[in-house]
Amino acid sequence: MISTEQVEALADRLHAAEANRQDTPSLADDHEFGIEEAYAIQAALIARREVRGERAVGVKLGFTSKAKMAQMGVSDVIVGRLTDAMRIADGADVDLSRFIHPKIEPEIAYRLSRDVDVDDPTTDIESCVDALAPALEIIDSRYRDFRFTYTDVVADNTSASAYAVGPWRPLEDVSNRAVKLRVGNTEVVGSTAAVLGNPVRALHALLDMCRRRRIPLRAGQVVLAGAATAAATLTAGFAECRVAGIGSVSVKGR
Ligand code: 0L1
Repeated sequence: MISTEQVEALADRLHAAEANRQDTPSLADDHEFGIEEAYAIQAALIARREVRGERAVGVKLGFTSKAKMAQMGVSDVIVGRLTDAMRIADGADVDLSRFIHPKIEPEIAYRLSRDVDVDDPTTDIESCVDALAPALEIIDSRYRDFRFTYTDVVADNTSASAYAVGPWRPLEDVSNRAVKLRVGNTEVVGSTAAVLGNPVRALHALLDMCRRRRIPLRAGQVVLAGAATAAATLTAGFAECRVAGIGSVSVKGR
């Protein structure tokens, strides 16, 4: 257990790590805290971003693949928040000096067409989205040498750092589409099925998480459903996510 003061102090530590591009040791090295407190640290971290003038524009899911859940020894997805400062336009340059040790993941994004009543047990989350798109997420763990526990990564806003979304298109079944992540000369191939068997399941998992963690979901927000392949190190040059039948999105690392 940690106190409210410690929650704030740990949020300060992660906020400073992100702002100064300076990694920090695992919080779990010297603090014992559970998942509730980890989400409290995450909320305090987001509050610091809002004080900086950032605005909530969406949410992201993590640990949506069996491989990642097994690696972390968990059976639950995790949720993090996206702010407007994390948004990169499709095809735009991304300054690598703003990160510590960035990695990039190919994803499916959904767009919320209306506010979601997370308290209503009858809420039909699928009826609250109106479009999907290929997406890239840049994750940048604030922890030294990527050494973190399950609660560490939740506290660190699930490593959320930046994202780009390709052209929106009408909803369709994307349960088993080939996905190609290209970063420079490296190519990683996967499938949307890696995301909980079908990315649409991420929406249901998200609703459950947002209910439990008191995270609001608003019209216009973006939902990043989770990685379709393992993350690749983001290097200078072209990075692209291409999803069969859906299209592509890219960024240029500089
Ligand atoms: O986005 C994700 O896959 C969840 C957290 C990733 C943790 C990390 O490898 O930095």
